[in-house]
Amino acid sequence: TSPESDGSTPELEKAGLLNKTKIAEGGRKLRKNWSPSWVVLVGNSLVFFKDPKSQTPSSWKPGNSCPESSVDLRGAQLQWTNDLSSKKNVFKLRTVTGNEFLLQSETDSVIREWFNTIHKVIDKLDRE
Ligand code: I3S
Repeated sequence: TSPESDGSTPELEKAGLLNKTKIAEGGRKLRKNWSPSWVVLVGNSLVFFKDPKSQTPSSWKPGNSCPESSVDLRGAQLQWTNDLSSKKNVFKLRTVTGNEFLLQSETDSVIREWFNTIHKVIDKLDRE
């Protein structure tokens, strides 16, 4: 059985600090506002926490802290982008509801791992 099918806590896939900005909400463009975010990939969701300084890998657990927002990865699209920011190592995540986020890290290996891990989750959901 998968971790979720038995009703237990979904598996924590990945957590870490990334720079994040939301650039569209429901298809409507937003003004960019980059800020560091503690990002947690758990089950089918990407969950964002504010105040990364106070976060630890265990603090995403229910009751321990309050997420700022979360994103359902089912049907989402992921793509590297050079045009949407002057920063390096930026990819765009677009949800089915038309919310768009840019995620960035100064460290090549870090952003590459995030891209690959999120991509695997999206692909897995596409095949279900
Ligand atoms: O796409 P833009 O407008 O060049 O994005 C920059 C702005 O969001 C800027 O804030 P102001 O709207 O206050 O000028 C940010 O400070 C920059 O970081 C944004 O550009 P980058 O290239 O860093 O995504």
